[in-house]
Amino acid sequence: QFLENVINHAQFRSGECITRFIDTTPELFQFAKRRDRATRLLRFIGDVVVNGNPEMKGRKGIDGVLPSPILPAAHRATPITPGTKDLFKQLGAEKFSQWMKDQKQVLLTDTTMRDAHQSLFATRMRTADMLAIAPYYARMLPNLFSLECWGGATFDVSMRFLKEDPWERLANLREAVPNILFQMLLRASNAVGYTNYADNVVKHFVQQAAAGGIDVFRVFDSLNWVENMRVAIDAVRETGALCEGTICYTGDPFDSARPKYSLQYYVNMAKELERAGVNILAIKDMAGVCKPHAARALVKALKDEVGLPIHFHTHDTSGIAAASVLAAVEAGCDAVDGAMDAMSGLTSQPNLGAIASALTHTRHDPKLDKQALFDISQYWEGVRRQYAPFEADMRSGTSDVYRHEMPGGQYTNLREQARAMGIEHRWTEVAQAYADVNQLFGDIVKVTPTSKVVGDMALFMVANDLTPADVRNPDKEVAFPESVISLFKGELGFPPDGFPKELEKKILKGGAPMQGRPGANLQPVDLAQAKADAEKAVDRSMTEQELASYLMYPKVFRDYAEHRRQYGDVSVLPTQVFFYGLKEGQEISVDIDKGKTLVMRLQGRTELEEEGQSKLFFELNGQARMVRIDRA
Ligand code: BTN
Ligand code: 3PY
Ligand code: ZN
Repeated sequence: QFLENVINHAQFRSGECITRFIDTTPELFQFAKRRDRATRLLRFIGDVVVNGNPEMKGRKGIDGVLPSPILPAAHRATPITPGTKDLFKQLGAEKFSQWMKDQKQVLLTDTTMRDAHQSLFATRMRTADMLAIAPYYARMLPNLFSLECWGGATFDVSMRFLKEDPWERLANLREAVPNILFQMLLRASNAVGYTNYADNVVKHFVQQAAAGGIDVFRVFDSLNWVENMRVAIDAVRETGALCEGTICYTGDPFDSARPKYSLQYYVNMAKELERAGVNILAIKDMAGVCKPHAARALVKALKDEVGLPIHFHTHDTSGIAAASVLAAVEAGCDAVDGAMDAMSGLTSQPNLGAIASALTHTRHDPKLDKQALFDISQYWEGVRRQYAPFEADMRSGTSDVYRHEMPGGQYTNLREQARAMGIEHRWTEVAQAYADVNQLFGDIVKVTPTSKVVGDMALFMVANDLTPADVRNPDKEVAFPESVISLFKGELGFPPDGFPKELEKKILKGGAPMQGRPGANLQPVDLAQAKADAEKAVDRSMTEQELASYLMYPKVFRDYAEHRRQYGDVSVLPTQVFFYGLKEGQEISVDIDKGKTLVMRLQGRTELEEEGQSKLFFELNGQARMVRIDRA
């Protein structure tokens, strides 16, 4: 086709010099470029067929080909009606916050595209699975409060494991859903990473996220240190987006043995956040340990003492989280989180459809279309099946969570880490060690990244058969994990009452922890210079968004960029193909761009023994294509 294009071109026929001709007629290469994209995708698929997706190594696979998830019958051409996003645009942050408080009905956030899959299958949900259903959300559920669809661990995992650009995910979702607020989880000065970043890096990230389509930033600090949240809060407020100042919930205010996390503790923090200028107050019960009577008392106390609308978030790890949600609603909570039925329960959020139904015919009725909830959930059920290899083998709620207090979003990830270390069969010991480490560290808030440190230490103790007494014993040499040393140095900040002195002495070997907020001790990053360095490293120009990725995760970003260069945009592939490749005789059609579809079919393969290669025969849009793959 390329040659045909060339030969038939008027300029070519006129006999002009070919080199110049090629330079001045880039349109001829549109075909070549597309073909190049197809070739790279075929290479990727071929590599997965021959060598497997490295991500699936050691995982129990899925037999056969699963049916495609069923999309709702409702027509995509139905008009999109205005939703919370439109209202927010009209009102701005302050008035919108007032509007939230004025609502009798409870407002509902769907976490399916962020926390639910982070908590159920190690954050592995791919963009393609979100994009397919997104237009239906816009049309069928315009009165949802928000979609939590970005941030937290999704940023890292999308690049690291899924080989996708998180910014493209955001942009594509935004295009499909113009009317519902988009919400992200931001770890304050840790942004979407596991360590404190320089203030200007945090600010740059927030600006990019807001410009990219995030409306609601749920900002939390992993030690509940408001001082360490100000940079992020101010950055969000400067963009005009909604800032949800977050209290991380832990312990039990009615447990007199743990007086630290009392109602007063939370009220004090809420007041600090209010003074810091947030628009909404979030209660983030990341582990799912907020019992119904505690939820009721907490919401009531906060309602009495602060003027902000309240947004309650919990996890169903114990199995009774919906009771806590209903108690919070009864106590006047303005917004609550849930996940679509098929993506709810266990370490995920409680069931949004069930919450909506339970509140029907009450004054808090969220007035969501039940059929729409059902249809959308049915789609998610099909999606979830594809990620079975990433799910923890958990059949029921576990009240053990009140003991270990492990965040739902960490649970499957920590099990992953245990698996990678070959100690998954000792999971109950890991859970106990997790609780022990919390006590060793002085009963701290455990949420990313502090939860990661507690998890690292728990794995370390189990792998090395260390008891809490061993860890405490000043005479027993312990090679503490890097992350533990960093925590005690104060690189993630400090709990209000500091870390236990004895252990601090042992871990820091007598050295002094740093003073003040970590960000205050970090030099601002020269963003232009960082961009130049990064562009040199990946040998192409980069967007400001990509710079933000690079600043958070330099190595992960470089690896991702290299993958992208080699294989192109693999996010367009169906999930099963991404993880398992194609079966012989299987055909798929892939939209690589608007109106550009590739039909790919794997015909067969032969092995070239002496060369260590496999030859794969594909059909691409009806044409035969052969790809050679090195066997790993
Ligand atoms: C958490 O750790 O609290 C939340 C989940 C974080 C997931 C990423 S995936 C790789 C790495 N391993 C972890 O345990 N956390 C991160
Ligand atoms: C995250 O930071 O990713 C979390 O989900 C914390 O709960
Ligand atoms: Zn959560």
